[in-house]
Amino acid sequence: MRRRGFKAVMLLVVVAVAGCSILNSPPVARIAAVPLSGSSPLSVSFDAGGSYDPDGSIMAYRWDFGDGTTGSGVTTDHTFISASTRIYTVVLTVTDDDGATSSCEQSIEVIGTGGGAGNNPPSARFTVTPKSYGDSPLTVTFDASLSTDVDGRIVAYAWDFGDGTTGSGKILSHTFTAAATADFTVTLTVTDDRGASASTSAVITVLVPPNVPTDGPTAAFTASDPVTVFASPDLPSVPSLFSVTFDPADSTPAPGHSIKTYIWDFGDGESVTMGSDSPVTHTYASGAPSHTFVVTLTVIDDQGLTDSVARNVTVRN
Ligand SMILES: [Ca+2]
Ligand SMILES: [Ca+2]
Repeated sequence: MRRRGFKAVMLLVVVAVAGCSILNSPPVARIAAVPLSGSSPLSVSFDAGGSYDPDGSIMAYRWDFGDGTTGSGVTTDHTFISASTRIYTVVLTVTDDDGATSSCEQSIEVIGTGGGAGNNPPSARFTVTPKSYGDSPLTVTFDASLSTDVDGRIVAYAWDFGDGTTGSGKILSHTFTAAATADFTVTLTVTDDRGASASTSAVITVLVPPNVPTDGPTAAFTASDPVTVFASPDLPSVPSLFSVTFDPADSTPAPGHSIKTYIWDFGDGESVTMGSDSPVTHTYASGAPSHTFVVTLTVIDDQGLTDSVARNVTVRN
């Protein structure tokens, strides 16, 4: 009588405990990866098919590739890109049908090729539209489509807007704000498919005009030989590369004021911002869609007032 009562109590205990998830066994995570080492860019196939749950089934597979990216699925491919040789720690986390998780790790060695032998670094280039200056808040679109890689392709576009924020992507817009007229240096860094990178910068000038308008500056410039300035877009033959020196010395400030900034738009997607009236020399490439370029000089004075002048510059031999 006493033993039968003891068995009944034990049976109740077992049934009660089994009804809770307290007895759930955690899953076991297993990674198979091929290859484990190789040169950048290194494409690795991952397989978590060896993972299992002793008392249920695995519902989710999450991958952390150790390079800031993640993935999912029982199998997945991932390409590692690094200019320098480094070890990535890949973490697989599996979740079972009771919500328990387990993880395991796999090291992947990526041998960097850098920008050295066997790989040419990419070329970074971008355009700014509609223009590189304007009243605050100023929204401009950056387009890095002109960036190239002669022996591969560009796989990453990273932007530093110079105002404490960053972005990514080939084409994007950004809004600059300023309490007073200010310059922001925007830097684009492109990375090719073998991990080499290159950067270029442009200055964005955000204007905060004074409350009381006064006389502003006057922009004017000259262009050097062998360039001739045409009124009409004649298209004479041109050499593959040619340089033109532009001189803004004819620009004048309003009486009692001074010109602080000279912004050159060379008409081929390139621009430069100068803090003085020094001449600037620009090299045009043969791949340009036109041999006539609309060159624009914008001057900004110490009051934030601006003036622009544009000329067609046509190149001849
Ligand atoms: Ca389980
Ligand atoms: Ca390359």
